[in-house]
This record gives sequence, structure tokens and C-alpha cells, in this order.
Amino acid sequence: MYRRLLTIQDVSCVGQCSATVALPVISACGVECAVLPSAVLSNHTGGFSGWTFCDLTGEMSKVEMEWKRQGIGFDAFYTGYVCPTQIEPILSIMEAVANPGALRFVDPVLGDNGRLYAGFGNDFPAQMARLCAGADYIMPNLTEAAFLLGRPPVLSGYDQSFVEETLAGLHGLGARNVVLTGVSFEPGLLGTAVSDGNAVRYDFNRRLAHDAREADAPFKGDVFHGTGDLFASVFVGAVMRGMAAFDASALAADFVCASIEATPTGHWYGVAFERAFPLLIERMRNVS
Ligand code: PXL
Repeated sequence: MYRRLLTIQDVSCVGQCSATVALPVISACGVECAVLPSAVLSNHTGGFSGWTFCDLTGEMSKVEMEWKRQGIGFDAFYTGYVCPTQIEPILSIMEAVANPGALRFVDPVLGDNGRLYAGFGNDFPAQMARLCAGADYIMPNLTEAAFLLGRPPVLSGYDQSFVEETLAGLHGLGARNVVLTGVSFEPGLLGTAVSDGNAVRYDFNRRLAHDAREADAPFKGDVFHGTGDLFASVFVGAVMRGMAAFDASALAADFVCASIEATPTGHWYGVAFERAFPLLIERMRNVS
């Protein structure tokens, strides 16, 4: 079935994240991807020494009115990095230009590794929770899940019951399906927990680390910028193409791993997902 999706997230001109990932990835899944930029930045905020920031909240209601006037509608919405002032306009857009049965995917981009991203205040997670409330699918990492639930982030030393209690809390916000990323019960494995509110399924891949030779990179260890956006975009594209949620999540994780493995040493601000497209196209081949 032919489907058109609207993604609402920033354009970081340089940085291999957000809209510059979502557009090519969702297109490669065979789904039309329109974009409403939440902001334009010179580059993302993770590890660069500075950035410009143009907030596009003011455009949102104008764009909504124009689409309504022309009868333009969407089969799905996928939100990512948005500004605190945009929750209300985004809810309004998703109401105004939804085709019947339109799905809502929310990647509640708030932070990672136990911290909020630069520029987000402590009151933002509660606003983001409002977007999650009406979502068919949310794709938080462990840090974002904790912020959404108003709890201190726990990033290690947890067990399955902690993860499942976290998933239950996220369903409690109103999200129908939850894909929790960054789940790890043993050091060498990193994965996801996918819950539809009845059953939880886990999927793990080998944990990948940066090459130790990256002497010049501002971040070392296991920080890979943009991989949350990459994961979410593949997941959204695959589900919209008709793949079951657990399979879409497993494909998204495999694509992220392949992208990391294709990334040259010293390339620190994103991953070379462009080189992993053959895997995505191949796995999409069998989907109707
Ligand atoms: O990858 C998440 C993200 C998206 N957009 C912007 C960011 C970040 C993470 O740092 O800075 C602008």
C-alpha cells in the first residue's frame, strides 16, 4: 500500500542526524517522507564547539493552514527533536491533517547517557510526555524513559523486572507500543525491549565501540551520534511498509550496527549510514 508520512524534527545542516537521516532512510523503505523542520541548526549539539539555532515554531500554524486549505493529509506522523514551544502546534497539526487511521510515532528526543541534551530544561520531559500520550509507537532510550517518568536515569545494574516496570510506566503515559533502546543485561550485548502492552520481546546485538585510535574525537567510548535517529527512522519506515514491530526493531538495530561498522576511524559526529543501505534495501525486498 502506498503511504505518505510527515516527519517533524530539526534540520541539522551538518551532523548525520534528525531529518537528514529520516528522509533518506524512510524513502529507502519505499515510503514517501514529507518534512516539517522544527528548527534549522548549523550542526547538531553533541560534541561540536557551537551551533546556530533558528526555531521554526512560527511557521507551524501557517503550514498547517495551507495544508488544510489544499486538503493535504498524511497516513502517519513521526516526531523527533522538537522545541518545548512546539508540543501544542504539533498536536494541532496531527489532528488537522491526518488521513483516516493515521499512525503517530514519537521518538521522544530528550537526551542520552543520563543527561538532557544541551538547551533542554528540566520541564521539557513533562511536555514531551504529552506527545507520547497519544502515540501508537514511542521509541525512547533508557535515559529518555527515565526523564519521561520523572525518575533518575538508571543506566546499568538493572534487571528484566526493572525494564518491564519501565515499559509499564511508559504505557501508563498513554503510549500503545513501546520500543525501549539501550537495554543491556551483560556488557557485550546491547538491545531493545519491544512491548505492545501485553508481551515484551527482547533483541540483542553485539555492543560496538569506537576504534581506540580516534585520538582527535571529542567523544570516545561507546557514544555514536545520530544512532537513535537512525534506529527510529528505520523502525518507522519498516512499520509503515508493513513489517511487524518486533521485526522492524530488529532490522533497525542491525542497520545501526552495519552503519557503525561502515564508519571510518576518526569520523566522530555521526555514522556512515549511507554505506549500509544495501542491507536495508535487501531486507525490505520481502515486504509487501
Ligand atoms: O540525535 C539527536 C539530536 C537531534 N537534533 C539535534 C541534536 C541531537 C542530539 O544531540 O543536537 C539538534
